[in-house]
Amino acid sequence: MGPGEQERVAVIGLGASGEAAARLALAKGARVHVTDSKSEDPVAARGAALRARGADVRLGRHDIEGIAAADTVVVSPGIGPRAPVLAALRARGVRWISEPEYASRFIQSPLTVVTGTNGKTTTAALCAHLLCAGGVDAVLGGNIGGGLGPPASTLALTHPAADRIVLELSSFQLADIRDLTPDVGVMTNLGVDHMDRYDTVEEYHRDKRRLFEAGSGNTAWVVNGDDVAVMAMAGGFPGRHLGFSLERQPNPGAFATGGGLFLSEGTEGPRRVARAADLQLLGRHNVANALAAILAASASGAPRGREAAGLAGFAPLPHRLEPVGTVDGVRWVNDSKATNVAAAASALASLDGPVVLLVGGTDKGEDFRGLLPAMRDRVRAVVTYGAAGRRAEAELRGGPTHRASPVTRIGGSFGEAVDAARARARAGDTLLLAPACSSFDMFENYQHRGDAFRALAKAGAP
Ligand code: UMA
Repeated sequence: MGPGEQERVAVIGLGASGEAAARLALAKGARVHVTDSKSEDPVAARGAALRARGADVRLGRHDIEGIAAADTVVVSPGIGPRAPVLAALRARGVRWISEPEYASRFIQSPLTVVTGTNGKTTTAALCAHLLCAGGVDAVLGGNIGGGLGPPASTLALTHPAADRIVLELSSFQLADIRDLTPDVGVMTNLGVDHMDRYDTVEEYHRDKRRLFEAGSGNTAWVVNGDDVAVMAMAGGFPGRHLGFSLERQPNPGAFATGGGLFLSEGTEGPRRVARAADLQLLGRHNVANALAAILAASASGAPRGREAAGLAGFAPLPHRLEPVGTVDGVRWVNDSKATNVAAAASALASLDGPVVLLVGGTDKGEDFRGLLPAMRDRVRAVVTYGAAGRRAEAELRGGPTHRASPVTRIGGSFGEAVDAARARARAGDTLLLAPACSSFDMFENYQHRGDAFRALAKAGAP
């Protein structure tokens, strides 16, 4: 691109990311080419709105020539590296970047980037909440979605100079960053996920590792001291390393002991910043998320002394161990965001008393037997459903569960599966939607699935 020439930006995929990136590019005066393999709504409606603002929009197939002619190619995170459109571009030697990378080119604020297999949304949202509670002008966005925060490109338009931008980033987004540099980088944990996209766990973790590769000597790293894979990955990268732990007392770092949450900052010794009881969130994994958030907020400039009030003011997020009602004495808990086995196991481990568990959805290829240890002595019955229902039934049957809990597969709708679970629960139990699968066989996304569950709870409540 020569001096004074208009930049040509191609955007692949017209979901939330693509729309936000295209709007940002248009606002920055670029010539924008947008393409999506689909042509029906909601893509068509988004396309029409962008066309009205001057974008060249091609729907129904990807125009490889048009994309290859661009100076900058921005790819949506849901489009995997083996998608035909990316294979075609690779064959021509065309490089692309992720949407947050594009956004970061227009952001002046320091970035706190949160990633990890599980807990990243709660940690990112709580970090931003603690910063705001401390009077810092912080905004939240990125992968988080679900109405909790906009894509990074939207923040680049609306808050390019906030005191701080807290971005939740997925491995899909990290895969294609180039110059985006975290001022604070958080890795909550590393487990198995997205085995429908990656061939091996190592490939998935390689994309997560991009976080550390993107840092500088000035980056503060907030890492899970109880997670061997995280510690092995983070070690050796330049920057200031801060650990959080439920088992040890890292210094510098954050830890929980005797009902208190503590921060250690070097020579000063540990300082109690809150009580675990201040936290409204259920479960031990949320104590770990809170420690990560406190540490990240502190490294991001939150003033001392406001942590306890900030924690107490943070309500459970939708679809994350969210209590949605009590029906016939049974507490219904929506953990629709538990889209992998590790997340569903954490949900189970967080709840006391007998649980009737709903598992199923799109099969991502994970081994459901990973749930068995968390099910022991806790699960009264399991109902499996959806595309993964048959495999989940086979793998969970005969597990060492609460009173030899039966596993039943429901071949029908989600509503029928929930009815079957409800019929198996007794007063005092918890009916838990922790599906350990993504939702796309029956729903648009996990939010849609959680909303359906919440609506069934409301309909069933007196
Ligand atoms: N498409 C093509 N060509 C293809 C394949 C897909 O054009 O070859 C099109 C589809 O037709 C569709 C668009 O791409 O119109 C969808 O793009 P997308 O799947 O990247 O979805 P977005 O709506 O842009 O949402 C993405 C994130 N989704 C995924 O990574 C799958 C959202 O995260 C995120 O909130 C949003 O960007 C803004 O940053 C959701 C998510 O589930 C919450 N993330 C996963 C997770 O957290 O586990 C990674």
